[in-house]
Amino acid sequence: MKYKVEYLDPEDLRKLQLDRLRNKALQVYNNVSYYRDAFDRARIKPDDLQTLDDLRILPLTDKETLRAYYPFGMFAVPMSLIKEIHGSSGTTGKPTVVAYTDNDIKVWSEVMARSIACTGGTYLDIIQNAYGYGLFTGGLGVHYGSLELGSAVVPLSSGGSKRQLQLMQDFKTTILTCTPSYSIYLAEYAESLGIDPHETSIRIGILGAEPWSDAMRKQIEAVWNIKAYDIYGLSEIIGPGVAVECEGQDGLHVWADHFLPEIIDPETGKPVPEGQDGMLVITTLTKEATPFLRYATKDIVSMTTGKCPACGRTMPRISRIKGRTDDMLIIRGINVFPSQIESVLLEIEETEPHYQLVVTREGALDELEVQVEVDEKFFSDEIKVLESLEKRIKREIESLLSIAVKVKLVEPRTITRSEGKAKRVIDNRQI
Ligand code: DLL
Repeated sequence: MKYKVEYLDPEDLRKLQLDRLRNKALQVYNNVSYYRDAFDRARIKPDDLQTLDDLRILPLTDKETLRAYYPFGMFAVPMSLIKEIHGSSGTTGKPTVVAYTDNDIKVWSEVMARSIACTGGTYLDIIQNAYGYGLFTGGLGVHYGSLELGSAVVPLSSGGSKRQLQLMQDFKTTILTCTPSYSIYLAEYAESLGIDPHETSIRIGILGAEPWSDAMRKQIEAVWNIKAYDIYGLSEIIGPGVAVECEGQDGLHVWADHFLPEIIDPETGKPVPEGQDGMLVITTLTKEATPFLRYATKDIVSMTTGKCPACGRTMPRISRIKGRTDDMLIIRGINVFPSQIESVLLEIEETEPHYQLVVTREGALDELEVQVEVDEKFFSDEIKVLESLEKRIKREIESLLSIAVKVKLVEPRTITRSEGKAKRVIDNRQI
C-alpha cells in the first residue's frame, strides 16, 4: 500500500502544511487559553501566520507547560468529543496528559499503518506486539496501525517472555514490535530455552521507544536473522508513528503532513542549518484533542530534506535520536526523570536528599539502582530496620514509575558532594 502524500512534491507539501497550520492555529487560539495568551503576547493573530517560518514567533510548549495545565487545561475540544486519554512521564509525580478524538485515533491509525508499511509490513503479516498496552502509547499505537493496515495483531503487551516465544512459534508471527533491548533479551532467552531465533518466522522488527545504535541493530539483525527498523514517536505528539525508517535504514521519515518538524539550537532557539544537530520541535498539524504548536521534544537529532535515494519518499528524514537536552532517562522503554525519584525520597523522613541513580545494562536489560543516604538519626546497624526501610522506598518508587528498581541505603555523607550541579545519574550502559 502506498500513501501518495508520502511522495508529494515539496512545494505542495509546504502548501498543505501551511493550510493545516493556519487552521490549527485558529482552533487553539479559540479554545486553549495558554495559546490565546501566547498569540496575544506575541501581538499576532492566527491569520498573521502567512508562511511556515512565521510560526517561530510563538514560544515553545513542553512538559512543564502540560504540568501547569494538568490534567485537562490544554484540551482544545469539549470532553464529550474525547475518546481516549493517555499519559507519559511528567518531570515529577504527575503524568503529562494527552487525549484523542475519533479523528485523532483515525490519524494515529493511519500514521502507524504507514509506518508499518514503510518497513515492508503488509496485510499478510502477523504482528507480535510486545509494546506495553496501557497509558503508554506503544501498545495501542501499533494495535491501531495494524488494524488499519489489515495485518493481524497479537496483543501480547510487554513481558511474559516464555509465552511470547511459545506464541511466536505456534502462531508463526512475522513482525516483532518492542523495544530494541527487549528484542535482544528475548533472543537470548530463546537460546537459553533451546529455541533458535533463526527458526522463527519473524522477518521484521519495528523497534523504538528508547535510544539504540547501529551496532545494536547489527546485533539484533544477526541474532534473529531479520531486518530491524527504528520507529520514533512521543505521547505528546500522538505516540509511536511520528517517524520511521524505510528500507534505506538511513534516517527516519517524519510524517510531515501531520507533524511539522523544526530543528533548533536549544540554547539560542534559532533554527540550525540542515544536517546539523539540534533539538526537534514538532507542531501537530491535524491533532484535535490536544494540539500543540512548537512542542519541544528535548530530543537531539539532525534533519535532511529532499527525495530519499532509497525509497523515493519526499518526507524529511531525521537521524537516530542522539541524546536529550534534559536529564530524562529511558529504562526498559519507560521514561524516568531523576526529579520523580527525588519527589519520592523527599517524602521519606528517614533519608537525606542526597542520592544517586546508577544505571547498568545486565545482559540486554536495564537495571536502575537508587542509592540514598540515610539520615544520621535513623542510621542504625539493625539490619532488619534498614531492610524494611529499603523495601518501603522500593515500593514507593516502583508504584510511581512502574518499573523494578534496586534500592541501596548508604551511610550519611558517603555520596560524593559536588560544588556545582549534583551528579545524580551514573549511566554505565554501553548502547
Ligand atoms: O516512547 C512512543 C513510542 C512507542 C515510540 C513505541 C516508539 C515505539 P513516550 O513514552 O512519550 O512515547 O516517550 C517519548 O522516548 O521523546 C524519546 O526521547 C524516546 N524515544 C521514542 N522513540 C525513540 C527511538 C514513546 N526510536 C520519548 N529512539 C521520546 C530513541 C526514542 N528514543
